[in-house]
Amino acid sequence: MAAVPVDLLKRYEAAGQEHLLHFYPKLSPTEQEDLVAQLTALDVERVNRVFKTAIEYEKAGASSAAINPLPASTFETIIGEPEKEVQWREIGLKAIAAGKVGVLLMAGGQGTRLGSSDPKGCYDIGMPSHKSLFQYQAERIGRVSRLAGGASIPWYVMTSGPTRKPTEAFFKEHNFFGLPEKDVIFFEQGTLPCLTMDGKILLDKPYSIAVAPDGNGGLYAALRSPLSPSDSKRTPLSDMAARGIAYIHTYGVDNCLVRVADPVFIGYSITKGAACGAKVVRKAYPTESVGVIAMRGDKFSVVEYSEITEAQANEIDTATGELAFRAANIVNHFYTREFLESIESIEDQMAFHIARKKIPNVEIPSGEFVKPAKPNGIKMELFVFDVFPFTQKMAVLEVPRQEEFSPLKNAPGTGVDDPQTSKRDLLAQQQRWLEAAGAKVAEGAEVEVSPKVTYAGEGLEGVKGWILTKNGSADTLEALHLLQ
Ligand code: UD2
Repeated sequence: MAAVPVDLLKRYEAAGQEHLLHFYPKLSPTEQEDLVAQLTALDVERVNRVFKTAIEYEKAGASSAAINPLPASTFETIIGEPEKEVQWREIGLKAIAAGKVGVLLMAGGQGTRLGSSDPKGCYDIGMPSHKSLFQYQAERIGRVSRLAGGASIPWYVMTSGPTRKPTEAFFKEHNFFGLPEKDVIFFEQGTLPCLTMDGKILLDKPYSIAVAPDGNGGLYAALRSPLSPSDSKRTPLSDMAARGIAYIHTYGVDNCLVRVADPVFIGYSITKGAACGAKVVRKAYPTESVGVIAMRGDKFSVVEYSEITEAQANEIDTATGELAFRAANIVNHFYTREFLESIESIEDQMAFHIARKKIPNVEIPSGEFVKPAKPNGIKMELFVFDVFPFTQKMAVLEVPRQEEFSPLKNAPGTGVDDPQTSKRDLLAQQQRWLEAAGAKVAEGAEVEVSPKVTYAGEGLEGVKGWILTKNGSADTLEALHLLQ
């Protein structure tokens, strides 16, 4: 039996995590190698630092420090502002045409609430075409690229460990949905060990530690991680620089209405000279599961739904009678590459969020694998919007919920943010677009117009006078004509 490498043992004793080697003498040689490899690769001192900062931040109650609604001067709306929308769209299309725009999809979430074992982007919400969320997003990238004269728009897809393989397989199986394979770049976010409430790392096997994705804020470290083991210099960030990308649209996978590489949002953010931007919709009700963008002192920040107090969520703006905190975050962000490159220098200042969870683990010293009935440990994650307080150049743009936000969070039949509400909202949008272009959609007809035909309702001039009566989806106007 090999002994524990002395320097490793010393390191873990100094870090107060030597319990992880408790079973070592009883492990097989292969298991011993696996455990030593994992513990050697782990930056255990960083884990202790991240835990300490997170606990201190939580204890200080800093996350519930006084917050104020966004002052009107800090954001704009496109609701009822068609001229601004046209102006911003032009500026955005020019940036895309100049090859300056990239797209970054956060697809590392595991969609536990949805109840599907596949990555969320694979989900078929039941539209006539039965397209997946990934396919809608790919086709929207293709369409907006054509609107911008055929410019290439690289698509950086962040996965987590569990979603990486199935996501890449799905894209390959669908031939990258017609996009050039060279413009789809997969990369993986990091993980963090799961801990006991007092910071001891948990084992999920006698020879391996329990880990969990480090949150969608893991994006920032992942942007600097090598894209392949053979070339440590090539990272997502260096790839963006090599392609001349200056602006990045970042979004969450689960919103069937998402306007990927939205030229209006990009144009608005460029006009504002923003380093960082966020799209918001009007919060629907106090307990809606969305973060709200607010001011902490003079800093922009997002108060997540899991951290806002009941009083804050219910506070009313006496001037308007609406919720005081109504700028609902929709995981839809803009960054300059320059800002993304600056984040490494502030990373240690960002406090990870603590989620207390039921974490199955191998108990020491019994060696028994336990599945706790109540939260027994913590997972630490960084949220993508944790960078907002570190810039004053923040652009916030309000958009209409019915046009741009219908998240898929819950299992079928839940009634809120589920496959049925996604399908309902996407079909309703297509009907609005068709009727605005002069067509009629017969009562109950499910008519789907592919992003290959229209990105945001444009390009439908030919449908005037059509009465669409058949269920179906159309990738061309000719095919749409047949649905009469
Ligand atoms: C997110 C927002 C919340 C609100 C809501 C709207 C964050 C932290 N919170 O809450 O403010 O906008 O969505 O629907 O953004 N993801 C990863 N890696 C991870 C975890 C998540 O890539 O480790 C991705 C996930 O695939 C999804 C996005 O981040 O695309 C948001 O994740 P979520 O749906 O779990 O976040 P949720 O609904 O708690």
